[in-house]
Amino acid sequence: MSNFNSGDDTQTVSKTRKKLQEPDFYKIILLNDDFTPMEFVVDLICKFFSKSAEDATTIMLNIHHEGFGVCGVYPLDIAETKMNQVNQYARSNGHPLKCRIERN
Ligand code: TYC
Repeated sequence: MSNFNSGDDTQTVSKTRKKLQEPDFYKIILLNDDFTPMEFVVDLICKFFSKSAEDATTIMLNIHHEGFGVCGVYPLDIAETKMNQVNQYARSNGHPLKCRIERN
């Protein structure tokens, strides 16, 4: 808001500007383990993160070698839902694969 006073030679301009609030984004991170089959991880990445088989394979191999890897970045509510879906899907298929989220 601006406020201009005239009538003498002084002038006051006051501005109140609300900072735009950036939405928080969260990385979805898959952790490596020694037991979950590579093919299962590739299929899971395709299924939950809409990646091509080629991209999913690259991500899976990166996790396998580095210990963890990012599959996507989403707003908190979507990230939490996907994390829960992935953990549930792995568990119900008898695999120890773990998914976490981390603020971006
Ligand atoms: N390390 C697993 C294996 O050798 C493959 C794997 C990759 C498991 C990524 C989990 O998030 C993971 N079968």
